[in-house]
Amino acid sequence: MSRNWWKESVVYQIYPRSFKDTTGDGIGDIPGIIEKLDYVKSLGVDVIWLCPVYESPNDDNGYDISNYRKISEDFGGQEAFETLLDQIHKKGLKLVMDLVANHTSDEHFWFKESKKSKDSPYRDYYIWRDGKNNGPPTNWMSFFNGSAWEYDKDTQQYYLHYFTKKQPDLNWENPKVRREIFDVIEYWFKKGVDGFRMDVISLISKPDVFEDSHYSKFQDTILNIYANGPKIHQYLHEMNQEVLSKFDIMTVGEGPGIDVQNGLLYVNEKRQELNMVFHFDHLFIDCGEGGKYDPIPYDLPKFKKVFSDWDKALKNGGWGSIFLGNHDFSRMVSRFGNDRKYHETSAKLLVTLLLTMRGTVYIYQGDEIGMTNVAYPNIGYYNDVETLNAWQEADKNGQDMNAFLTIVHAQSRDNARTPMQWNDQRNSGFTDGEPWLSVNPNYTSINVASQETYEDSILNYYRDIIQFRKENSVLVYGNYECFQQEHPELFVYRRWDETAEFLILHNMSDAPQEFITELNAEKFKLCKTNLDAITQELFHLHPWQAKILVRAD
Ligand code: ISL
Repeated sequence: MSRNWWKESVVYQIYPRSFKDTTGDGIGDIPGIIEKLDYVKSLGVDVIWLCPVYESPNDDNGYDISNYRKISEDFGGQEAFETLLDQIHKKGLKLVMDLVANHTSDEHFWFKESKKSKDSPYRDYYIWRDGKNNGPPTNWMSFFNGSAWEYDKDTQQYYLHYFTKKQPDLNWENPKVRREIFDVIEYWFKKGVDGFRMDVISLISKPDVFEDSHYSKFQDTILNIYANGPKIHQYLHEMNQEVLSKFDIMTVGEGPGIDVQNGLLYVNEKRQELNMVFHFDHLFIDCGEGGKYDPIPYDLPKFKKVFSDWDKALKNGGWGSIFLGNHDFSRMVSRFGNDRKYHETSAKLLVTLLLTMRGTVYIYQGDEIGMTNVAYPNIGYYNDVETLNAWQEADKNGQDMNAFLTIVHAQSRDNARTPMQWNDQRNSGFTDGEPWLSVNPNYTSINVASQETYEDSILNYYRDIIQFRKENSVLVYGNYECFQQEHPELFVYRRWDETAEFLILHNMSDAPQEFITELNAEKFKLCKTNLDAITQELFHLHPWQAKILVRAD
């Protein structure tokens, strides 16, 4: 397996709107990130992935870009960005930006021109079609509810938008569009940016023929119609040859519909497309028939199977991404841990899991202090377009809205977007003004400042375990094997190469557990645990205890 800096890196994801505000306008900004760079560095991470900071009308918080080469004034503008990049490099860190190239904002110059007339030179930059039977060309739905087509009465055609109607999809069939995007990528690489996370890259190649979807579940429409289109690999290979391969950078493609069957096609080193992908198999694990806002209980054996299947799928020639949350999902400790009774222990367990898996590890801002989901008292507090549209839809369908609020509490993307909790002062030290999204009231007890003051805080555990991974390359590159995959409470696996072997045990339950095995405990020695509980037998675990054992015979 080839060795690369990006395989060994730990990535820290920053959602800039919620990180640190320096101007008092309630919106996080680039000077705020600069102010906190020493903090980020102190975690021991190597790379910062910055969610979109480009000019945008913010219909989807920056994922609707109106100028790919301009940094939004909300975030401090171009100059602030140049300083940030410079400071990041001076500190020995790297910067990965977000590339949103499936769609632009409807306020992007290309779309404004495209909309002007059917024979605009930019018409083919987007996907325009005539309607059918006085309605849209197909029955396709957008990710955020409602039709994926919007009618333009001036030119009497519909344009396609998989996300909001302010996010028209680009037409990648058009070589000029591809050239434009490759130029944008090159522009940032020439500035010194170290890579891109590519938003919904799995959706850029549209079907050859546009036909109605007959799938009852939206997820199936995504899988069979929207994702992994016929030319996806042609486009990515072209992107690789035209621009990516010319720089020492990293790429991670995000996308619905990327699964164990097709994952390696995106990341096989021989195919020269991307370095890594983000799949969502473990994050959509609790979606019921109706999708994310129709949740079902989460199942540990299925969760473990996702990790095993992906490791197997990528081990010959590919490379994985390891993460348990981002700006689109609920907080990992609330979802996969116990954010009440075992808040601290389970937060530490989850990062032990992340940092002992094979693949590049991504940590989402705030997880390092165990930030949790928020339960706002009513929908008026929410901002996220996905949440608000789901709410409207549920209301329209006559659902019990009190019950739906409980679902929103568990599932809303705003759970991950509440302001970073720096201290126990007003607005958690995030802003002197009014925050764009209310802070989670638990900031008085969960915050960076307090966790800096005691040695065994979640924060210090993160630092420690990141360091531990750095010292043990077997945790990065070594083989992976899961034990007792069907066990409903324990997640146990080994990582090994010719130099070392680790056995890693996680008790993901509120009850003590015993790992019953033919393995001989005497052959192992304890290296790390998230609990300083009285020394127990090595294979005995307290609730939410994690242990890293090394083979010592
Ligand atoms: O957020 C999701 C589930 O709640 C996903 O379905 C998500 O919409 C999908 O993974 C794509 O996400 C990315 O593109 C979106 C943007 O809203 C997300 O923030 C971004 O991560 C459109 O650009």
